[in-house]
Amino acid sequence: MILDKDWQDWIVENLSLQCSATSLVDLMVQNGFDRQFSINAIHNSMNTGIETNCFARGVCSIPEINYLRIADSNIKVSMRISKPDIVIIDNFLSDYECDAIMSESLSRLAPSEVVSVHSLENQLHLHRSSHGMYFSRCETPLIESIESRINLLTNYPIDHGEGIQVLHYKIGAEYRPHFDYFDENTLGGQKHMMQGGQRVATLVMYLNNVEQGGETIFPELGLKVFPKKGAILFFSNINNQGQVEPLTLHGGAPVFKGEKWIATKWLRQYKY
Ligand code: PD2
Ligand code: ZN
Repeated sequence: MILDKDWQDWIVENLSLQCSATSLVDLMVQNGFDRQFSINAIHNSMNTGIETNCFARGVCSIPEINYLRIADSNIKVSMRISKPDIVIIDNFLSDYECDAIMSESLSRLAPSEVVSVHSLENQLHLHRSSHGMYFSRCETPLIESIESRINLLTNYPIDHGEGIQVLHYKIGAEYRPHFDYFDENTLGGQKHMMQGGQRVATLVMYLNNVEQGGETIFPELGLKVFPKKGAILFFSNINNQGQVEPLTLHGGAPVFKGEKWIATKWLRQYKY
């Protein structure tokens, strides 16, 4: 379905008048449009309406609305800040999906590695003591449905995403503060960027509740995100000017009690 020119102009005009995206979605639905179609149309206008096309500059965001209706469920935004662009959404995954990802990954877990600054080879590092594995893109029907949900949320094409990575932290395990974007000034960073360009955004999906510790921390912001089963943390590694954002420095705090399971998805600037 394609939105006709009058409706496209109506969206652009009302966004420029600072009308909320939610009210525009509601009005479109009252006029017979499908809710998800309306959300996508408004999202597209928000992105293309900005001076230079955000997408081409690697800017990836989530529409500024209170909730999104994706695959028959209401996904509610519970918190967001704008600089850097960080969004927390509850109930992105069901309990069943969280449990299935953990059990499907268990037999493939191996000590986690970090990106080398010298080459494409990753390496083990004292600063990262979790165990992890990667699903290839669309590897199972469950992974495929989560990737398509991420696409509806961010409007970023599925083929720009790295495979979903599952991480398991036992007591004491952590991931010290780091950046997810590649450092263009290192050989390793340049080599990684040759395929798919920069990591423009990170999504962390929390697969379980952690008894104590295991928060995702942003030391430059004084922000701690507590793991909550089914919730998702999104942050954009790129600012509005298309530059990497050092305020996204983040880490996984040590687990003190229980264990921590997450699944991460990195979105790339180009097809990956
Ligand atoms: O463990 C975490 O909470 C976390 C958060 C953000 C891990 C990563 N990023 C990562 O593995 O890069
Ligand atoms: Zn990270």
